Amino acid sequence: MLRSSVIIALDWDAFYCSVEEHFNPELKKIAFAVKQKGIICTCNYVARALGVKKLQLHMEALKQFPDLVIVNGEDLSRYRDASKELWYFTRDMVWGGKVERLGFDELFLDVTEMIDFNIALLDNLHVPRASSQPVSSLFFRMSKDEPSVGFSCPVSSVAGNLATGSLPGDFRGDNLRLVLGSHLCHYIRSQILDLKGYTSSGGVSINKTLAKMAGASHKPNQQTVLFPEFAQDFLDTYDIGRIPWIGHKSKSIILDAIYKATDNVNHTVEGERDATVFNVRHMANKQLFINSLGQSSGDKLWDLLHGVDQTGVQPTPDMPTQISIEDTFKSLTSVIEVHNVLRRLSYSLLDRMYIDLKDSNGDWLGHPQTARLSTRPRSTGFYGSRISRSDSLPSIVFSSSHSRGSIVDYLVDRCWMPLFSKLIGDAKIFDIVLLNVAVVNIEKSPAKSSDITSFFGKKKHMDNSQLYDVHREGLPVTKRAKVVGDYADSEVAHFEFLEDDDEDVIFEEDSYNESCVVCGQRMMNFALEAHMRFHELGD
Ligand code: DCP
Ligand code: MG
Ligand code: MG
Repeated sequence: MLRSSVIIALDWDAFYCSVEEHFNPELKKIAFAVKQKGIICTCNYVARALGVKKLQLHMEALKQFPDLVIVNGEDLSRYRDASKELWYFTRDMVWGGKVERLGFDELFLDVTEMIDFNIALLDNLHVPRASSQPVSSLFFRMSKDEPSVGFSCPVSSVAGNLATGSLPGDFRGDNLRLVLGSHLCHYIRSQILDLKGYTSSGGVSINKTLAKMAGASHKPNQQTVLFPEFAQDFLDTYDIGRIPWIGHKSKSIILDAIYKATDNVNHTVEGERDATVFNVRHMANKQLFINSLGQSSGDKLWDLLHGVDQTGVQPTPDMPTQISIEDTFKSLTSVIEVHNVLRRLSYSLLDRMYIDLKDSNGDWLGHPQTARLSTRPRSTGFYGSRISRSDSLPSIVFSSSHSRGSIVDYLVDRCWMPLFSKLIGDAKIFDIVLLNVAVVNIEKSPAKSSDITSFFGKKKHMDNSQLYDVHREGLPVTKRAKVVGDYADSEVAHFEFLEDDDEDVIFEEDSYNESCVVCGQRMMNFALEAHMRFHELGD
């Protein structure tokens, strides 16, 4: 019999605040918030109890709560480091390292194999005592090789909350597997708290979406199990916009389609339209979803409303294969607007590169080789094909001696804008709905010192041959000649594009490899906008 998966979703509580508290435990007792660019990006639970909200304007929050302490969170490095540390720590507990990272503060753990191994142990326990009382607990083994590593696990009770408040009819089969999953979740969360000092909210179910939603239903520092037989009841009460991966845009497309299809009345006021999963399921059908959202997104979102999510846990590699940042618009028609958007996206892209591609010493772990700009003409619609152009990535992005601002200026003027011109060709008039900037083709740095930034930093004090010897080996093969050449050509480092004739024009279907501008997490493109909303969901 094909068994369903056992998935645990973990979300760190008030994550940036927890990191700040880690460095300054005094903060634990007071109401405080972390601010970025004039916005409270998160606040601790002491502040939430007073009424402070995530994503409030900083000035407004201070007006309302004059005693609120504000911590500046512009520098992401501490959050990045804590996030990686917690990820690695958690991953070490999960067999096969089956852990997917979503943004900075969420993990999905596929613990199916661990559960099935321990269920087999439980079955063995039952054999000799078949006629007597069933066992009420087992020693849950966290290691196949070390029988003494694990914890005592009750098998006749659930750890934590029940998503709908009800227990399943029996504790057999898949239900038993989730019962064990709940104790494993509790154990993992306790280890993280005891050894790393971070609290989390956990969800346990048969797929990522159900586990994530279950976990979000009781916070902070709690966990919740959602048994499959209650999944539909649980989902039905939610607004479809609160299902992870269903965003504002998809939601209004779906509601427009439903309400047009039923009564021809053009309902424009959101409040007039019942957007609960229950209502949408009953008013729509799969075909309507596919007609309005396209085959792939329509299929997937319809399934999600029925608790079906086949995406599975995709273990996150230590280093991403590409990093991309994008934004969508109703309509973008002027070069100045494009320029401004590209500046903004470039700042986010650099942040993401620093986060994902540098280690805690600031050394580059990998060097992307290629810059790729993509767009989508309005004529093809929000879900249509996108067009891309690529070129060699200017080396200046690895520089530690240039300010972020000057790197961004360089990128926009010398890389993205020329690519944009090539993208639109001779068209003087354009109308686009998406801009995506990406660095791809990331080469892993050699194990030795790989800090290309030090190349720029030290150049004034060394002659070319010294540079060549010291740094050349640290550079990815394809960058060596160019970077050393750049240096040799100029007193002040200058950076030219390779004059490739082979820029590619790629017409591609939406890839499933987009990135969130807030946390940078890669995900299926249809999920991006909903993911953004998920970031925005308050308590
Ligand atoms: N974040 C951000 N901007 C957003 C949303 C989130 O900078 N628009 C950051 C701050 C958060 C972190 O990401 O600390 C994780 O986001 P969560 O939505 O999980 O929020 P918290 O972890 O802060 O709180 P919760 O306890 O509700 O999970
Ligand atoms: Mg969180
Ligand atoms: Mg989160």
